[in-house]
Amino acid sequence: MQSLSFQLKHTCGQARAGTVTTRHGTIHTPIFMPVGTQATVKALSPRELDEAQAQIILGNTYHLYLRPGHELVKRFGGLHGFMNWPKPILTDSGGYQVFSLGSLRKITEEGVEFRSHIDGSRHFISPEKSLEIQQALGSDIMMVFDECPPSTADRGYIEKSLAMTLRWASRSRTAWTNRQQQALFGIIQGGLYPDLRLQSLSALVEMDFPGYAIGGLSVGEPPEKMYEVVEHIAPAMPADRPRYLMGVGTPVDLIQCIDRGVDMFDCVMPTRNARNGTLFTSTGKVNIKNARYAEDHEPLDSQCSCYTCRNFSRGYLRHLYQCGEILGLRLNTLHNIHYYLQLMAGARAAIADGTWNRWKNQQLDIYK
Ligand code: PRF
Ligand code: ZN
Repeated sequence: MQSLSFQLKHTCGQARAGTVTTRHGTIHTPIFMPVGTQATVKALSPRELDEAQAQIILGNTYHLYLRPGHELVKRFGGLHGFMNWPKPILTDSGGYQVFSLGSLRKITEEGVEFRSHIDGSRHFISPEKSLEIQQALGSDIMMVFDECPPSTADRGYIEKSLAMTLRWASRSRTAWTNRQQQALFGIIQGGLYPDLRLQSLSALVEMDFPGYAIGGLSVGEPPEKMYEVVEHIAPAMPADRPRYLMGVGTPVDLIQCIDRGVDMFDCVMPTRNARNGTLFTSTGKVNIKNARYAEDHEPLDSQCSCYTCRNFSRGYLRHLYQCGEILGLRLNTLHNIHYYLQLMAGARAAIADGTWNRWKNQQLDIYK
């Protein structure tokens, strides 16, 4: 048996609904993956994630390698055993996180030398090392080690970076030794240049990965630029493999990119925003810090069936935020994750029953 299979069930224009099956179960797409950088989705227990109908979560190679160490995680039964999450897990390769370190890192053909953001110690991650770490973590879907250039990089830099990233993809693929257990996705780079994006895609398709991701977006460009690149590249990606847009985005971004053919997303937005008091609801964004909610007895979102909305008022959530209470962070996170996952469930249902365009326009109207 292969480590991953994808079935396309319905399409509506470019929008797709399907299933991705891994060793730890089946994911229904389009899907959003909550981010669990440190082997925890901040503020939520696996039971709460399960209740919010999370199907797959994301972990980070870079962070878990530094602390507690991938060998230690492996002795606890991999990431699944360590954090007691029995459903699918995707791990990012560490490339993107290392590049976010800025001056703390040095890139060569061999890999990336960097200093730990925790204690300043020196480390080196190569495509081979990233695969070794991800295989020890035991995720269901691993990502190739890539360079994500900044949005300000010129074409010359992007070309050189892309060529190296393709050599790294090939090295990552060679270092992938347990093909029955874990899948590996290729990552398309190429900045905002349509020809480089296509070149990146065709080189990766030549290598034949179980799935393909679009990287290098949502790095500071305007949303319209991102939609343009996705519109150009997604329909050219293999129709029989999952398509994952990395590090995106807002509810509007998700809808716009599902409409252009993307199946999978991850982003810190729902969890991070929850902790800053920015909540997503069926009537738009709510800033729970605002004084206008001080004596608001209504639930955060009357359309939402999450624990937070079934049990607490906006006035209480604002109070918890003002006091910096832990429960506030938890209730806010629970709601935002529930909202994102319900949004994806709505998208899947609309694609399946042929009402995608109407549903999409209704949702986009909320955020106008
Ligand atoms: N590469 C990897 N991880 C990522 C990205 C990327 O380009 C992005 C881009 N937004 C988010 N996460 N490996
Ligand atoms: Zn809710």
